[in-house]
Amino acid sequence: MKKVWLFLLLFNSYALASPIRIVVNDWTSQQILANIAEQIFIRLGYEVELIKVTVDMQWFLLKTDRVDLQLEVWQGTMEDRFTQLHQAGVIVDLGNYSIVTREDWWYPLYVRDMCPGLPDWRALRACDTVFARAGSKGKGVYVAGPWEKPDRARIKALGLNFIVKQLDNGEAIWQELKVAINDKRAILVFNWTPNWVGAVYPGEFVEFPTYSKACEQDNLWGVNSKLPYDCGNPKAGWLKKVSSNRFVKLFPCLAKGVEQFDLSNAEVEELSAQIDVYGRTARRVAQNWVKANKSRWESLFIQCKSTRR
Ligand code: TMO
Repeated sequence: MKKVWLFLLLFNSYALASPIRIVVNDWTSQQILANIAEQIFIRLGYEVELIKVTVDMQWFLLKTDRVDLQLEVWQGTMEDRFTQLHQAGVIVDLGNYSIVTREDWWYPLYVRDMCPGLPDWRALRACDTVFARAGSKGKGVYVAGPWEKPDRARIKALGLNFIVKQLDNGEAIWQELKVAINDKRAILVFNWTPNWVGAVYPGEFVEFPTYSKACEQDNLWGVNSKLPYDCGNPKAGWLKKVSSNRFVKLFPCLAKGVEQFDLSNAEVEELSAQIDVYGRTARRVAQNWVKANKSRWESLFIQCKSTRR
């Protein structure tokens, strides 16, 4: 009997301790950072599994210790869920990068001439038909990803005659963008910085009323006194690293290293471009980064070398 318990105990703690599960989402910089963490942990002797999952699904997996690390939590699209779970104590905040982020409606620069008054959002009230397409019944079309805050609520609150065309991932958005730019057609897409897009296609964000927490919670706030969400996303948002409670408990040294791990806006843009412009794989980009920046990550993680192998 005793032997069985000992076996279960050992088996259990082994199963708990290994492997480290890293979230992989559906846009490129996140995929690269997940792969960089994987490459670093492998070199330190840990077992790692990359788990492909949507942002919507990741929260449940993080809070139940089924996945361990999410290296790109963006304020503009994920602050609500992050704050809720963090305050409940079921996920861990591993700190911000020094990166400044923005996520919002965006258009290639030539579109400004097609809709006078841009980047001010009020211009969109007059040019819904400029962004209309076959099948949109004269309404303007906004091309979104799967991550946004309630865009339909914003459209309603701001009195815009637009519909949302929602796509599954970043790649699908860039495909639409490329086709529109080739034809010099008006297009509005969800975009963000840091990203590779701005460096390849000049463009700008729509300037919505300035974000505030109250805008989302208080109907009275803002230009529409009956509805919330009558504002844009933060213009200088944070980007943070988040983990499960399990990760910090079992790998405190790695957690400290991740906490101190930092990149700049320029680095993230350059990394994303390697996939979206030059067609490399996330794994290859990550392997190159880890090789080229050895002293940088070693100084954060070297004392974490696993003794298991
Ligand atoms: C979360 N994202 C950067 C795609 O907006």
